[in-house]
Amino acid sequence: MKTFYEQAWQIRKLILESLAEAGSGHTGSSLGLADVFAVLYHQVLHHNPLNPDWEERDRLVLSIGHVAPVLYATLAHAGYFPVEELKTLRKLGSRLQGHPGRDFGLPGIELSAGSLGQGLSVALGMAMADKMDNKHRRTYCILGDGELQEGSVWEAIMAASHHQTDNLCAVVDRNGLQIDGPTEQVMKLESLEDRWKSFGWNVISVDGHDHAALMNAFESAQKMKGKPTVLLAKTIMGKGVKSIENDYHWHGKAPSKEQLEGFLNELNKSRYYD
Ligand SMILES: Cc1ncc(C[n+]2csc(CCOP(=O)(O)OP(=O)(O)O)c2C)c(N)n1
Ligand SMILES: [Mg+2]
Repeated sequence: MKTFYEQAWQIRKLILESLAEAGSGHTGSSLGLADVFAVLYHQVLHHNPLNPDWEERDRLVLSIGHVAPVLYATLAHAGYFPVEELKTLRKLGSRLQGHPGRDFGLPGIELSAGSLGQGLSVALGMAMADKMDNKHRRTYCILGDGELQEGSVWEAIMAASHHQTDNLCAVVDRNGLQIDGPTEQVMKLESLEDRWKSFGWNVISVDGHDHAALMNAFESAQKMKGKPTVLLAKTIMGKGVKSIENDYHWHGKAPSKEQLEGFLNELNKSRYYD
Protein backbone atom coordinates (compact mmCIF):
# COMPACT_ATOMS: atom_id res chain seq x y z
CA MET A 1 0.00 0.00 0.00
CA LYS A 2 1.26 3.47 -0.86
CA THR A 3 2.13 5.58 2.11
CA PHE A 4 0.67 9.02 2.74
CA TYR A 5 4.05 10.48 1.85
CA GLU A 6 3.77 8.93 -1.56
CA GLN A 7 0.17 10.16 -1.94
CA ALA A 8 1.15 13.68 -0.90
CA TRP A 9 4.16 13.62 -3.22
CA GLN A 10 1.96 12.63 -6.15
CA ILE A 11 -0.54 15.34 -5.28
CA ARG A 12 2.24 17.97 -5.15
CA LYS A 13 3.59 16.82 -8.51
CA LEU A 14 0.13 17.14 -10.09
CA ILE A 15 -0.32 20.59 -8.54
CA LEU A 16 2.95 21.84 -10.04
CA GLU A 17 2.30 20.32 -13.45
CA SER A 18 -1.26 21.65 -13.70
CA LEU A 19 -0.27 25.15 -12.55
CA ALA A 20 2.66 25.34 -14.97
CA GLU A 21 0.33 24.30 -17.78
CA ALA A 22 -2.25 26.92 -16.71
CA GLY A 23 0.35 29.68 -16.42
CA SER A 24 -1.42 31.24 -13.43
CA GLY A 25 -2.86 30.21 -10.07
CA HIS A 26 -2.09 29.64 -6.42
CA THR A 27 0.96 27.47 -5.78
CA GLY A 28 1.96 28.25 -2.18
CA SER A 29 -0.92 27.02 -0.05
CA SER A 30 -1.89 24.33 -2.56
CA LEU A 31 1.50 22.68 -1.91
CA GLY A 32 1.24 23.47 1.80
CA LEU A 33 -2.04 21.59 2.17
CA ALA A 34 -1.09 18.44 0.24
CA ASP A 35 -0.44 16.39 3.40
CA VAL A 36 -3.76 17.38 4.98
CA PHE A 37 -5.56 16.46 1.75
CA ALA A 38 -3.73 13.13 1.40
CA VAL A 39 -4.73 12.12 4.94
CA LEU A 40 -8.32 13.32 4.51
CA TYR A 41 -9.02 11.64 1.18
CA HIS A 42 -7.05 8.45 1.78
CA GLN A 43 -7.95 7.80 5.40
CA VAL A 44 -10.43 10.08 7.11
CA LEU A 45 -13.30 10.82 4.75
CA HIS A 46 -16.02 8.29 4.04
CA HIS A 47 -16.47 8.86 0.34
CA ASN A 48 -16.70 7.05 -2.95
CA PRO A 49 -15.01 8.56 -6.02
CA LEU A 50 -17.19 6.34 -8.24
CA ASN A 51 -20.35 7.61 -6.55
CA PRO A 52 -19.55 11.24 -5.66
CA ASP A 53 -23.14 12.09 -4.68
CA TRP A 54 -23.45 9.12 -2.28
CA GLU A 55 -25.99 10.27 0.34
CA GLU A 56 -23.94 9.08 3.32
CA ARG A 57 -20.63 10.65 2.25
CA ASP A 58 -18.65 12.97 4.50
CA ARG A 59 -18.36 16.41 2.97
CA LEU A 60 -15.24 18.48 2.41
CA VAL A 61 -16.08 22.16 2.10
CA LEU A 62 -13.19 24.16 0.73
CA SER A 63 -13.67 27.70 1.99
CA ILE A 64 -10.37 28.97 0.52
CA GLY A 65 -11.33 28.44 -3.11
CA HIS A 66 -7.97 29.79 -4.30
CA VAL A 67 -6.30 26.49 -3.33
CA ALA A 68 -8.43 24.71 -5.95
CA PRO A 69 -5.27 23.07 -7.42
CA VAL A 70 -4.80 20.88 -4.31
CA LEU A 71 -8.47 19.88 -4.33
CA TYR A 72 -8.44 19.10 -8.07
CA ALA A 73 -5.15 17.16 -7.86
CA THR A 74 -6.41 15.16 -4.87
CA LEU A 75 -9.76 14.37 -6.48
CA ALA A 76 -8.15 13.28 -9.76
CA HIS A 77 -5.56 11.21 -7.91
CA ALA A 78 -8.33 9.55 -5.88
CA GLY A 79 -10.23 8.65 -9.06
CA TYR A 80 -13.04 11.23 -9.26
CA PHE A 81 -12.03 12.17 -12.83
CA PRO A 82 -9.13 11.44 -15.19
CA VAL A 83 -5.75 12.86 -14.16
CA GLU A 84 -5.28 14.14 -17.75
CA GLU A 85 -8.12 16.60 -17.17
CA LEU A 86 -5.85 18.51 -14.75
CA LYS A 87 -4.17 19.91 -17.84
CA THR A 88 -7.31 21.97 -18.50
CA LEU A 89 -6.92 23.96 -15.26
CA ARG A 90 -8.05 27.57 -15.77
CA LYS A 91 -8.77 27.05 -19.47
CA LEU A 92 -11.90 28.46 -21.11
CA GLY A 93 -14.73 25.92 -20.98
CA SER A 94 -12.92 23.65 -18.51
CA ARG A 95 -14.59 22.06 -15.47
CA LEU A 96 -11.49 23.10 -13.50
CA GLN A 97 -11.81 26.83 -13.10
CA GLY A 98 -9.41 28.94 -11.02
CA HIS A 99 -11.85 28.71 -8.13
CA PRO A 100 -14.16 25.68 -7.75
CA GLY A 101 -17.70 26.07 -9.07
CA ARG A 102 -20.45 23.50 -8.65
CA ASP A 103 -22.08 24.59 -11.91
CA PHE A 104 -19.12 23.34 -13.95
CA GLY A 105 -20.05 19.75 -13.19
CA LEU A 106 -16.78 18.49 -11.72
CA PRO A 107 -17.50 15.56 -9.36
CA GLY A 108 -16.46 15.99 -5.72
CA ILE A 109 -17.05 19.75 -5.49
CA GLU A 110 -19.31 20.52 -2.51
CA LEU A 111 -19.23 24.34 -2.67
CA SER A 112 -18.57 27.10 -5.18
CA ALA A 113 -15.90 29.14 -3.44
CA GLY A 114 -13.43 31.96 -3.87
CA SER A 115 -14.97 34.77 -1.90
CA LEU A 116 -13.31 34.28 1.49
CA GLY A 117 -15.23 34.05 4.74
CA GLN A 118 -18.22 32.02 3.64
CA GLY A 119 -17.31 28.34 3.74
CA LEU A 120 -17.61 27.75 7.47
CA SER A 121 -21.17 29.14 7.52
CA VAL A 122 -22.14 26.76 4.71
CA ALA A 123 -20.40 23.82 6.38
CA LEU A 124 -22.19 24.64 9.62
CA GLY A 125 -25.54 24.63 7.82
CA MET A 126 -24.74 21.23 6.33
CA ALA A 127 -23.73 19.85 9.73
CA MET A 128 -26.86 21.21 11.42
CA ALA A 129 -29.07 19.77 8.67
CA ASP A 130 -27.45 16.36 9.16
CA LYS A 131 -28.20 16.50 12.87
CA MET A 132 -31.83 17.35 12.16
CA ASP A 133 -32.05 14.46 9.70
CA ASN A 134 -30.33 12.13 12.17
CA LYS A 135 -27.51 11.42 9.73
CA HIS A 136 -24.18 10.30 11.06
CA ARG A 137 -21.88 11.67 8.39
CA ARG A 138 -19.40 14.47 9.11
CA THR A 139 -18.58 17.79 7.49
CA TYR A 140 -15.03 19.14 7.19
CA CYS A 141 -14.16 22.72 6.30
CA ILE A 142 -10.76 24.00 5.18
CA LEU A 143 -10.01 27.61 6.09
CA GLY A 144 -7.01 29.87 5.56
CA ASP A 145 -5.43 31.75 8.45
CA GLY A 146 -5.63 35.11 6.65
CA GLU A 147 -9.24 34.23 5.92
CA LEU A 148 -9.95 34.36 9.67
CA GLN A 149 -9.73 38.14 9.40
CA GLU A 150 -13.20 38.02 7.79
CA GLY A 151 -15.73 38.81 10.53
CA SER A 152 -18.32 36.41 9.12
CA VAL A 153 -16.09 33.48 10.04
CA TRP A 154 -16.45 34.35 13.72
CA GLU A 155 -20.23 34.40 13.48
CA ALA A 156 -20.06 30.83 12.19
CA ILE A 157 -17.57 29.86 14.92
CA MET A 158 -19.92 31.28 17.56
CA ALA A 159 -23.03 29.64 16.09
CA ALA A 160 -21.34 26.24 15.70
CA SER A 161 -20.55 25.91 19.39
CA HIS A 162 -23.98 27.24 20.37
CA HIS A 163 -25.59 24.48 18.29
CA GLN A 164 -23.12 21.88 19.59
CA THR A 165 -22.25 20.70 16.08
CA ASP A 166 -19.81 17.98 17.03
CA ASN A 167 -20.20 16.58 13.50
CA LEU A 168 -18.29 19.60 12.17
CA CYS A 169 -14.49 19.74 11.95
CA ALA A 170 -12.67 22.84 10.73
CA VAL A 171 -9.05 22.83 9.61
CA VAL A 172 -7.13 26.11 9.60
CA ASP A 173 -4.15 26.23 7.26
CA ARG A 174 -1.88 28.01 9.73
CA ASN A 175 0.96 28.91 7.39
CA GLY A 176 1.41 32.34 9.00
CA LEU A 177 1.21 34.04 5.60
CA GLN A 178 -1.39 35.70 3.43
CA ILE A 179 -1.42 37.56 0.12
CA ASP A 180 0.37 40.68 1.48
CA GLY A 181 2.78 39.13 3.99
CA PRO A 182 2.87 37.55 7.47
CA THR A 183 -0.55 37.35 9.11
CA GLU A 184 0.76 38.79 12.35
CA GLN A 185 1.84 41.95 10.52
CA VAL A 186 -1.28 42.34 8.37
CA MET A 187 -3.75 41.65 11.18
CA LYS A 188 -2.70 39.79 14.31
CA LEU A 189 -4.44 36.45 14.85
CA GLU A 190 -2.72 35.15 17.97
CA SER A 191 -3.49 33.62 20.28
CA LEU A 192 -5.56 31.54 17.88
CA GLU A 193 -5.87 28.62 20.29
CA ASP A 194 -7.29 30.83 23.02
CA ARG A 195 -9.61 32.60 20.62
CA TRP A 196 -11.21 29.42 19.25
CA LYS A 197 -11.38 27.95 22.77
CA SER A 198 -13.12 31.03 24.10
CA PHE A 199 -15.75 30.57 21.39
CA GLY A 200 -16.46 27.08 22.76
CA TRP A 201 -14.56 24.85 20.32
CA ASN A 202 -12.41 21.81 20.93
CA VAL A 203 -9.01 23.02 19.68
CA ILE A 204 -6.17 20.79 18.48
CA SER A 205 -2.87 22.28 17.32
CA VAL A 206 -1.08 19.92 14.97
CA ASP A 207 1.84 19.77 12.55
CA GLY A 208 0.11 19.90 9.16
CA HIS A 209 2.83 17.80 7.55
CA ASP A 210 2.87 15.01 10.14
CA HIS A 211 0.51 12.33 8.83
CA ALA A 212 0.29 10.29 12.02
CA ALA A 213 -0.38 13.42 14.09
CA LEU A 214 -3.06 14.51 11.63
CA MET A 215 -4.77 11.10 11.78
CA ASN A 216 -4.77 11.18 15.59
CA ALA A 217 -6.20 14.68 15.56
CA PHE A 218 -9.02 13.74 13.16
CA GLU A 219 -9.75 10.65 15.24
CA SER A 220 -10.02 12.58 18.47
CA ALA A 221 -12.27 15.12 16.71
CA GLN A 222 -14.59 12.25 15.78
CA LYS A 223 -14.79 11.20 19.43
CA MET A 224 -15.52 14.67 20.80
CA LYS A 225 -19.14 15.03 21.91
CA GLY A 226 -21.05 18.31 22.23
CA LYS A 227 -18.44 20.58 20.63
CA PRO A 228 -17.15 21.21 17.12
CA THR A 229 -13.41 20.70 16.64
CA VAL A 230 -10.83 22.85 14.90
CA LEU A 231 -7.40 21.63 13.86
CA LEU A 232 -4.91 24.48 13.79
CA ALA A 233 -2.62 22.86 11.25
CA LYS A 234 0.84 24.40 11.17
CA THR A 235 1.98 24.26 7.57
CA ILE A 236 4.70 25.67 5.34
CA MET A 237 3.53 27.61 2.31
CA GLY A 238 5.16 26.04 -0.76
CA LYS A 239 6.09 22.84 1.15
CA GLY A 240 8.16 20.43 -0.95
CA VAL A 241 9.85 22.99 -3.22
CA LYS A 242 12.60 24.41 -1.00
CA SER A 243 13.33 27.51 -3.08
CA ILE A 244 9.80 28.85 -2.67
CA GLU A 245 8.99 27.64 0.85
CA ASN A 246 7.67 30.27 3.27
CA ASP A 247 7.64 32.99 0.60
CA TYR A 248 4.30 34.77 0.46
CA HIS A 249 5.06 36.01 -3.07
CA TRP A 250 4.11 32.46 -4.07
CA HIS A 251 0.61 32.88 -2.68
CA GLY A 252 -0.81 33.58 -6.14
CA LYS A 253 1.93 32.74 -8.64
CA ALA A 254 2.35 29.69 -10.89
CA PRO A 255 5.65 28.15 -11.97
CA SER A 256 6.56 28.96 -15.56
CA LYS A 257 7.08 26.03 -17.93
CA GLU A 258 10.83 26.74 -17.68
CA GLN A 259 10.74 26.59 -13.87
CA LEU A 260 8.74 23.36 -13.74
CA GLU A 261 11.61 20.92 -14.22
CA GLY A 262 13.70 22.54 -11.48
CA PHE A 263 10.73 22.54 -9.11
CA LEU A 264 10.03 18.86 -9.80
CA ASN A 265 13.70 18.10 -9.08
CA GLU A 266 13.41 19.90 -5.77
CA LEU A 267 10.25 17.95 -5.04
CA ASN A 268 12.13 14.73 -5.80
CA LYS A 269 14.82 15.67 -3.30
CA SER A 270 12.17 16.16 -0.63
CA ARG A 271 10.69 12.74 -1.37
CA TYR A 272 10.53 10.67 1.77
CA TYR A 273 8.73 7.60 3.04
CA ASP A 274 7.35 6.54 6.39
C1 LIG B 1 -13.80 38.33 0.38
C2 LIG B 1 -12.44 38.22 -0.26
N1 LIG B 1 -11.54 39.18 -0.04
C3 LIG B 1 -10.31 39.10 -0.62
C4 LIG B 1 -10.00 38.06 -1.44
C5 LIG B 1 -8.63 38.00 -2.12
N2 LIG B 1 -7.77 36.99 -1.49
C6 LIG B 1 -7.68 35.75 -1.98
S1 LIG B 1 -6.68 34.76 -1.08
C7 LIG B 1 -6.33 36.01 0.00
C8 LIG B 1 -5.39 35.79 1.17
C9 LIG B 1 -5.97 34.91 2.19
O1 LIG B 1 -4.99 34.53 3.14
P1 LIG B 1 -4.93 33.03 3.62
O2 LIG B 1 -6.30 32.62 3.98
O3 LIG B 1 -3.91 33.00 4.69
O4 LIG B 1 -4.47 32.23 2.35
P2 LIG B 1 -2.94 31.92 1.90
O5 LIG B 1 -2.33 33.22 1.47
O6 LIG B 1 -2.24 31.32 3.07
O7 LIG B 1 -3.09 30.97 0.76
C10 LIG B 1 -7.01 37.17 -0.35
C11 LIG B 1 -6.92 38.45 0.38
C12 LIG B 1 -10.99 37.06 -1.66
N3 LIG B 1 -10.76 35.99 -2.43
N4 LIG B 1 -12.20 37.15 -1.04
MG1 LIG C 1 -2.30 31.76 5.06
